[in-house]
Amino acid sequence: MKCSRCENEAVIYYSQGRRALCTEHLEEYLLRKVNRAIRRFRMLEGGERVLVAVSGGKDSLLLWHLLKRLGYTVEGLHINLGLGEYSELSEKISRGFSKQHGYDLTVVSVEGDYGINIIRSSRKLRRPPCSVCGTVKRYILNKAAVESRSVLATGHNLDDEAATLMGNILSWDVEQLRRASPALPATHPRLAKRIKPLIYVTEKESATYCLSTGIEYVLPECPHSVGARLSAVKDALARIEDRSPGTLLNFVDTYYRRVRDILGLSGEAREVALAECPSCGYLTSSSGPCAFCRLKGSFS
Ligand code: Q46
Ligand code: ZN
Ligand code: ZN
Repeated sequence: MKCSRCENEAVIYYSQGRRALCTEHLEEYLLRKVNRAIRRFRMLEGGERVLVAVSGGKDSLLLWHLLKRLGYTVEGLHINLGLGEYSELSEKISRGFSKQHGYDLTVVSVEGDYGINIIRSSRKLRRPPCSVCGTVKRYILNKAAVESRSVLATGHNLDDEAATLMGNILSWDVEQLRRASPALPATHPRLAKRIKPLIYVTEKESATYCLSTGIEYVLPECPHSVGARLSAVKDALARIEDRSPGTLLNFVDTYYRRVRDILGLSGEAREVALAECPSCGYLTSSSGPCAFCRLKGSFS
């Protein structure tokens, strides 16, 4: 099949609108989508620097590439989580991509730089590995963005966002809904602004672009990944999207542009009852040391 815009072979087909795009026109379309998200939610203003959380997965590599193509000042940060082969492969792929394109990358090792072993901590504290891992990732990413005076960008795509949103609606988790936003402002000097510029880009577009341009990304899932409920929601939404293309975009876009205001859930409740950690100075909801410092402390 030919691209609807030129004579090249198409790599992706959209049944809605009966369009097909080649790699070059898919990239042009993705750049427009990211640009629209950035402008619509005022993600980046006045020459702000960007720190991209690079996991080595397709979405983070695509995000990094598109932001560079749009001319932003971008740096990548990869966290080696110390989760065996999966982490070694993720670091290797992130470093390879950065070298191949000449993009700046910093690599932080949870074990080497902070002395935390996620799996041992999880056993010791009887917390699921993903809960410990989430604490560690959030802390390190926020700290790196604050220290480099950057906006933190993550590679959540449209399918991820729709599944998270729907999951929170199904359980009526109003607090999570209140906190969710494509752009969360920096409400404290130690809390970085966070953005999700791929919010209009589908999983299919992201995978197609990476495959058709030869971008190598981490395929295996983390061995500790258990998100069964979220995967079930994602599968159900994918079936709906298949039957009725455009549903996910409308669901997410309309929620953030109109519905959350109507419901009084405009994600600006980040600073609720947060205090400074007496040990590191970053924000915490507990009265003593923050969750990250408690993790570090559990090894001393
Ligand atoms: S890396 Fe970490 Fe994920 Fe692995 S341990 Fe869980 S949270 S599943 S995205
Ligand atoms: Zn084309
Ligand atoms: Zn702390």
